[in-house]
Amino acid sequence: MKLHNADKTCWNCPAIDLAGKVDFRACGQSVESFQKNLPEDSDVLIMAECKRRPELGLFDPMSITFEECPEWIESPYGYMLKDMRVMILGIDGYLGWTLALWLGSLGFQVSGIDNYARRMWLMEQGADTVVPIAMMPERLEVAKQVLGQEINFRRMDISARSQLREFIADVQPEAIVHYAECPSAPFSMIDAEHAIEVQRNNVLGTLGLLFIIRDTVPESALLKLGTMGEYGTPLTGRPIFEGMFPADAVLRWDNREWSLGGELTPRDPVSFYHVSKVQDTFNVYESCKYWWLRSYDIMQGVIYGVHTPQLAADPRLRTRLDIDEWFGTVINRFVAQAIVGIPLTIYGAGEQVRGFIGLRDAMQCMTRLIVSPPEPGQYGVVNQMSGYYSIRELAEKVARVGRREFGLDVKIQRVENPRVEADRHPFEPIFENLPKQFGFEPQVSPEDEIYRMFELLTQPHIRKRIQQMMYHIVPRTWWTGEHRRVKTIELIEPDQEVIGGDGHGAKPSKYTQPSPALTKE
Ligand code: USQ
Repeated sequence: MKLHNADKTCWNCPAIDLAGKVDFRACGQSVESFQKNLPEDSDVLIMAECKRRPELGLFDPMSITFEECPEWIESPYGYMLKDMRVMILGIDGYLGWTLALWLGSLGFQVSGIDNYARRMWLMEQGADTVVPIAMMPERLEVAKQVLGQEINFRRMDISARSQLREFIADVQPEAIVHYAECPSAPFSMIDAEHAIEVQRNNVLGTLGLLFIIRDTVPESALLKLGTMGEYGTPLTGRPIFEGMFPADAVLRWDNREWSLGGELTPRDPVSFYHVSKVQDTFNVYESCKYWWLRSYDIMQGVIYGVHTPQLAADPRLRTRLDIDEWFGTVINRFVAQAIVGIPLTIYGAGEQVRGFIGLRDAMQCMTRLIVSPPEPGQYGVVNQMSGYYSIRELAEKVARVGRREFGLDVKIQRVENPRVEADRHPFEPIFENLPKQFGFEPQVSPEDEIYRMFELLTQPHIRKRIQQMMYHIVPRTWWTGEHRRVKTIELIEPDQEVIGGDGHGAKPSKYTQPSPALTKE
């Protein structure tokens, strides 16, 4: 079968330097439409030189496909550029560390920076990861011993621009994955200081980075983590498109009609953290337009899980896992709550629906995007999720696995909702780009991953760490500015539960039909 990126050409490849007379100022402009619009007597030529194959001299970058180029070799996730250099900003985090080991195992040359901000933000609240992790020097040493991976790490803040510029100029990354942001909605809603810190770190960090990329590695692809929460949950029920309206979308008003095709869709973020991601969207979009940068904005759903083969290779290689009210995402929190006997905390009606993606699936998506870089000037958007579920359905899934497979007495409660969000709403996300253009096939169902999480988190030393964190699990940060613990509205008995709420997404496979992948680590 043809690999998803077989027909991409040197035009997309970060190893080329563009040369010739080109003026290419429209964001997302495709080569075809660019060439079609050229006047007949135009003397514009798009030519390139290859940094890896200088013997080619000047050539037409559209004339060689990835499939034909010896620098692009087959991998499970498409053709990949041999020894491709990928820099991960925020490499010490939940996603950053996982991706570093994942890419390293595929033969990428991985480098990264981190300033340990995530550790500090939790420490400041008296919280900590429940899966123990060492500091970077030790993690790097274990990655070398156990997986044979050499990761080029520098401890650095993304806003230390001259240091970052120097590191990027030195490494010459061919792709930059930007995870170096504060990812927490509740943390950004604690008070003015926290809202400002989140927006400063995220918005200004990204803005500075864009200038550095422009000046040092403009041909490198920026993979920027956005969020599905940028879109909000439109109460009209209109579909949530992937960043931009499709070509056939139409605005009708006052008996007149306009095409909306290609315009950015409205954003309706749900916290000051989510607002920071919206601001990033515009900054990245503009940079692609002004400077021909290339970027994918990755609108990731709520992430969950603990497993990849590399993380499981040694307890010292595990990635962090947060379950506190600020940094814990909902499924991760529910599993921890089930283990220490806290009834699972559904906020409000629990009918809020979100897109979700398991950790391993997120890694698969990132790899497929990295090996299929955008064109110069392209701002591409993907909605990165593998299914969508209501919070109540998810609580029931966690409760079922906990009771049946681990003999736990799991209860569910509805508590006051500390957030300002619709807890009953229509939801029709479109998430077709990753499967259709990048060959993504989800491998992880919530049940499969929930099972793995119970396996890991019921280990005595981790259970003990969760118990030590009990005080930080039930939320007390309100969007209104109040600071008081939420009260229980209702305790839901097991026989009241809606059985069979299966959402829309990957169905359990390994969980219902045990496979070797589920054997205990
Ligand atoms: N929720 C509960 N009970 C809990 C925790 C959360 O009912 O104990 C509900 C929340 O009210 C919310 C939903 O679950 O409606 C998701 O909450 P979350 O804390 O798991 O996720 P969220 O705050 O939306 O943020 C997380 C990540 C963020 C990412 C986002 C993707 O922390 O970085 O951007 O997921 S998304 O939600 O699609 O925007």
